[in-house]
Amino acid sequence: MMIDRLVMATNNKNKLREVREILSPLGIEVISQQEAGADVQPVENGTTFAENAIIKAQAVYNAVKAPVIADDSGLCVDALDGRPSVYSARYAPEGQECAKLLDEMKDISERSAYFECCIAFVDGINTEFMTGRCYGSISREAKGTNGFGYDPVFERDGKTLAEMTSNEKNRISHRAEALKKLYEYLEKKKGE
Ligand code: ITT
Repeated sequence: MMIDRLVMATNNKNKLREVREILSPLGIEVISQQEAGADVQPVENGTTFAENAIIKAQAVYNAVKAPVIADDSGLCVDALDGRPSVYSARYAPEGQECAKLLDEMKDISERSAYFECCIAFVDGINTEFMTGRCYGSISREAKGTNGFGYDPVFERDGKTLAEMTSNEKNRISHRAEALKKLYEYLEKKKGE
């Protein structure tokens, strides 16, 4: 049988919302770690998205013993040698990340960047990683109020992700691409 319920190892409500928007139409219910009663705060001391994703997924799996996913993600800016990358959440206090990035890049004309998302899946037997990327560029000013994090300064096709509806973002996002691979993996696994 296809897995129809996953616990998500996250404390980020926006990630949880996006994952639900993408997986619930596919018949997969997503329960937050909090709803599942997993009171854990793992230390994300990995140096890659995959390392941090597995740290979070494994910690919640140990508490709930049910299939878990974790999302570790971030923004990689070419002109900043790929920063802030795994440090995206710690780059600036919440709500100040866009202003800080625009300031750091004010004299830089090379604006290309991408978001990366690594989803780790753990069910006690298998551990799998699925990665997605969204390529775009850093705008000159923050625009739009949807989304979260760096969305107001990340442009794709002439708009920032914060100017897109969640449906539009979910068609092109790094998270959506990784979750599509997760769904394909779960479908294949069901047949085994
Ligand atoms: P959890 O670890 O609890 O899941 P977190 O916010 O700490 O939540 P990460 O360590 O994976 O998650 O950090 C990801 C950061 O990267 C996030 O806080 C945003 O600043 C940024 N980010 C990731 N995906 C994004 C997206 O779709 N849009 C905008 N910013 C994003």
